[in-house]
Amino acid sequence: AKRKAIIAGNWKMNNTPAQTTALINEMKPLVADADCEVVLCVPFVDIPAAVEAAKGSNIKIGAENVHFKDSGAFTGEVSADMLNELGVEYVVIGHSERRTYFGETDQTVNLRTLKALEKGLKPIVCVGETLEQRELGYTETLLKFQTKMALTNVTAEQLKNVVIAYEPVWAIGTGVTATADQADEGNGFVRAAIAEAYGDDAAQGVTIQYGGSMNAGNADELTSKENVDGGLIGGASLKAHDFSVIVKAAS
Ligand code: 3PY
Repeated sequence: AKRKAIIAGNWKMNNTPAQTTALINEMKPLVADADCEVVLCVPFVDIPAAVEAAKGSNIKIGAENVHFKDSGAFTGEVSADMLNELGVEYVVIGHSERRTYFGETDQTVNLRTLKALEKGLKPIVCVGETLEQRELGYTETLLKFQTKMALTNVTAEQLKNVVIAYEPVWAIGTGVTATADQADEGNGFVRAAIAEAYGDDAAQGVTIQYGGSMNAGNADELTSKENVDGGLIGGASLKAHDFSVIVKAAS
């Protein structure tokens, strides 16, 4: 592949700090010879344990969200400075679960992305169509729109630190995976949208992951596709062996 693949676990609301330490200690030796970037995005309270456990290994730690203001009266939110101080490098933004259950919109996704970039965090921005949108034939339109909205006011220089994850909503947490061709096509629409906004050279450099029930059994085929530069991994990132198989598939 032309681009460096990134395999990022998205733990969602799983694992306590003690479980975090145990799981990362189990994973470390299994992914040590990876030839791709290895990231674990974990719940906020697990971050100190994760950073400590990952020390000296090739595992990078990410968060699952970040607020778009520096500080202030935003009960329950976490700022980029807080994450930076803990040693976080990546942050998932706009996962469909946040869009569906927590009122995340294309606008707040954009604001969070801009703040992450301003503060030196690498955003993993999630986009994806629902089953209804796909069946109506809007997949390309929707993916291009979401991608451009998320990247509004992101500079060409900042774009180098952006990762996009194409996650068809119908494949998230459902056990249904997009076929490798559907994943490649969706990622291709995202890349085309970036090319329309930043030019083809810039678009060719952007890491675009596939996400949505990627697992140890399908990662090889998915990551072999031209436009699929690794994955954002839900359930399979909670198991050390499965996660390591996915990392090897992308290496
Ligand atoms: C999944 O694997 O289902 C995900 O949502 C990854 O983010």
